[in-house]
This record gives sequence, C-alpha cells and structure tokens, in this order.
Amino acid sequence: MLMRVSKRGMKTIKRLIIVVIGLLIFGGCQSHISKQEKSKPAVYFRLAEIHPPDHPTTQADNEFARLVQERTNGRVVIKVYDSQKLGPEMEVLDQIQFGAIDFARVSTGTVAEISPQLNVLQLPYIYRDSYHMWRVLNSEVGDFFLESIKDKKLIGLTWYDAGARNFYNSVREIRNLDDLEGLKVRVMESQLLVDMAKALGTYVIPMSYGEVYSAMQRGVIDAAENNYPSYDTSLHYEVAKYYTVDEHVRIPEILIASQKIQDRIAEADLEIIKACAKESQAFQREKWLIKEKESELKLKKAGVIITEIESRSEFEEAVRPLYDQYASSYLEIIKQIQEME
Ligand code: GTR
Repeated sequence: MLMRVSKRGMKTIKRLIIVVIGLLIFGGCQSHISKQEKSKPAVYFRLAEIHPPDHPTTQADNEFARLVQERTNGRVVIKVYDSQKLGPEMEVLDQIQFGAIDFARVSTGTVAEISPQLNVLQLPYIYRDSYHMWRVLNSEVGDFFLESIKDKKLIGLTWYDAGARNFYNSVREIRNLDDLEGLKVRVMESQLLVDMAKALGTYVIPMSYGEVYSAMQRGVIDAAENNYPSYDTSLHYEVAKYYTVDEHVRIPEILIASQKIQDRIAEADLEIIKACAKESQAFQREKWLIKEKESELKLKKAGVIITEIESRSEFEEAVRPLYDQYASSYLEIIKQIQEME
C-alpha cells in the first residue's frame, strides 16, 4: 500500500517537478525578456519650439511626441522644449544641422534661408486662401519641398498651419500703402520678408521673435507682422494695438528632424516617427482654427483695433517683383500651384 502510494507519489512528484521546472524556465525567460526590454535604454530626443504651451503649434508638438512614445512602445521619447528654451529659430536650425538638437518646429521662412527653394511656399499672395494652401502643401508639390531639404542634413516631417500674417503697429491704423509708408517694421530673419516689407514702402529691421516685444516698447520698431495666435500669445498686442488684415503672406510651419537621429534609432522607428508627424497635422490644424477665432475675439475685447485694407490688389502689385527675384527658377511649380483648385 505504502509502496503503491509511493509509486503514485513519485509519479506525482515527477510531474510536479517537470511542471515547476517548466514554469521556472518559461517564467525565467519571460522575466529575462522583459528585463532586457526594460533595461534597453529608451532614446531621448529634444524638440525645439519658440511658442508657449498654450499656442496650437506647441500643443501639436506635444501630441506628436505623445504619438511617437506610444507607437514605439516607449523606445523613443521626445521632450518638447517650448518658449524658446533652446534658443531662437535661426540658432536652433544651425544646431539641428549639427545634430545638437534633434527636432524642431520652425517657420518655413527660417528654413528658406538655407534652402532657398522654400521661398516659393512663402511668396506673398501665392495662395488664394487657407484651403488653397492646404491643397498645395498636402500634394506632391508639398512633398517635393519637404524632401528638398535633405541636402541640408534635415528631414522634413510635415507642415503645420500658421494662418495668414498681417501687419500690426503702435502708431496708427493702416488702410493702404500710404499709411504703411516709412514705418519701422520688424520681420523675421528672412531675406524674402525683408525685401517684401521694403517693397511695401517700410523701413525694415529683421530680428528674432523674442526681441520684438521690448523693441516695440522702446520704439526701436513701430510695427511687426504675424498671425492672430502669435500676436496674442506673444503679448505683442499690449505694445502695438493696430492690427491690419492684409494677409500679405501665408508661411507654413514645418516640423523637421536632424538627419543625425538616424544613427540612434532603428529604421522602423524612423518610419513610425514620420507617420506620427503626418498624423499630428490634423490635430494641429484643428487646434489652429479654434485658436485663431479665440485670439481674434480676445484681442478685440482687449482693445485691439482691427482694420481691413482698402485694396488687396494695391498690396499684390507692390510685391509682384519678388516673384522674379525669388522664384524665376520655379516658374513651372508656381504655375502648378496657381492652377490648383
Ligand atoms: C510665428 C511662427 C514662428 C516665427 C514667428 C516670427 O508665427 O510660428 O515660427 O516665424 O512667427 O515672426 O518670428
């Protein structure tokens, strides 16, 4: 009896041992794999943004970063440094080329300083309206320009909205070019914008975005130009209350990466990053439209005087020479843009 029990007992013990060993091996492997996964260090990247957290573009940067972390299961982590913490756009662009900064959301106007073909996308009055601009940006024309910055060690990821730029100033209401004449106007450090503001009869002072508020306050400049959300979140309206809706340019934002990021991640993760960037565009555009309206209302309440220009064609004619100056090698593309419905 004792023997039989022992035999059965032995069998049971053997089975148990097998199960336990199996569990140990299986469980051990599992924890070994997950330990390995866990101990594999995530790659951390920095994204530079000049706008504050409540700007729609910064919100989209954060959404992009969130998507990347989620879709790579935490293998790639992007931290957004907003409010110019990593410096003004021109310097950021420099550092991106060297790989000292990994990602940035900048103006196409900034990148056009090193990749002049991008000037085509910021020619004054090249787009009839926002709809037309988006038709262009999300077509093969937009893709061509995104790709075209490769030779500058940059990866063009996607376009974001930046609405239309309008002049604002601390001196008077602007209804026509006579009113604009002679004002000291700040523009971005973009040669095309310098020449455009000159063509409109102003005295031009290029400087970085972060310097505008105090320059306006000290009277170094009388005017600047930007879209509603930026005019609002930068608080420039506090020192320049006349805003003129002339829509002289629509300069898309561009999300870029340094080509150096490729040395630190797998090709598959780069593809995920590209897809997340494209996906974040819809989020940005939605936030943009809401903020544009919100800012307009807020600015009116804050006492900003919003003026419409008398004649858009007067402005258009004054800036026409820029097409020859900046885009004579791109006539085919310009025609293609203009013909897009
Ligand atoms: C903003 C744009 C920035 C920068 C800025 C400026 O609208 O988002 O990238 O270009 O204007 O005027 O410097």
